[in-house]
Amino acid sequence: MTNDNGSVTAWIGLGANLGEPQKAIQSALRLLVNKSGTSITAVSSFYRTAPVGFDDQPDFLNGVARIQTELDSDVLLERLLEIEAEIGRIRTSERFGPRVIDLDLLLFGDQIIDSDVLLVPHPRMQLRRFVLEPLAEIEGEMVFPDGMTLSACLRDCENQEVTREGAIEFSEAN
Ligand code: PH2
Ligand code: MG
Ligand code: MG
Repeated sequence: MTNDNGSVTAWIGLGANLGEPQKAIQSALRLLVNKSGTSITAVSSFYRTAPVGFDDQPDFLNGVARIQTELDSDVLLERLLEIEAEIGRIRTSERFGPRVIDLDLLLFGDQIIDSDVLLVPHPRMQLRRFVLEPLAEIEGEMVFPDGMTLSACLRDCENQEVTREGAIEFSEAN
């Protein structure tokens, strides 16, 4: 899945449930394209989603973006962490707790990456409707690197609450 020009198609999961989630997601997308070597080729709608993993927190706003990037996966991860920090995320030890912005590298081409800092495909994406539903909106069907299909994963988590809220509008200008 590396293109002729050496760039890779990757998918980013966006989520937020503190502060102003819609603004945070729009800012994250703008910062992502303003960092060199990355363009956004598709963005899903926003979805309002019930928290998964730790129930006692506000609903999330979630979405997924498809990007085209010339960055290595490690460098892309660093950029995502920088953008999270720039938007005001302070990391705590609470693993599934509330956050002003969360940017997860879901898929990096069809690569399987298992390093000290990065696990791709994202290890829980196939279990989470808040990822799969927006992904299906922009991609239709997909086969993941392990051979599982998006539609089969989605069928298995249909009971998780996810409601489409509307289009994500963002501008590339500062
Ligand atoms: N992120 C988590 C934990 N739980 N639940 C929803 N609905 N959306 C998220 O983005 C989310 C979550 C950890 O990253
Ligand atoms: Mg996450
Ligand atoms: Mg994360």
